[in-house]
Amino acid sequence: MKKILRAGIISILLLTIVQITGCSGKNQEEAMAQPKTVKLALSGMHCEGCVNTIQKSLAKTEGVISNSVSLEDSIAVVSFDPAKADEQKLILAVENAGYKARLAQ
Ligand SMILES: [Cu+2]
Repeated sequence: MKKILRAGIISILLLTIVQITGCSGKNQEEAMAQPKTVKLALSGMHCEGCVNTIQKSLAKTEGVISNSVSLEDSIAVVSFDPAKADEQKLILAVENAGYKARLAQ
């Protein structure tokens, strides 16, 4: 009786391990997707407060991995997961923050 119970517990444990492994394998696959980096030309910024506002808006946009905004050059360099975001979404995030953006070369 005890043996059967133990066998049951072991099989549940094994099943859990298989599920966890399967799950992390999938995550690894997702992490391997190449992030895309774009440069946006910004307008309407006046100070570091503007920089922070745009950075925050970009950072909370789904798919954005990292971003840096330069007040001096009026540009934002944004890395994002192309499966979750696109250039238009990034421009919209800047516009929602109250500034203008377009793709820079
Ligand atoms: Cu400002």
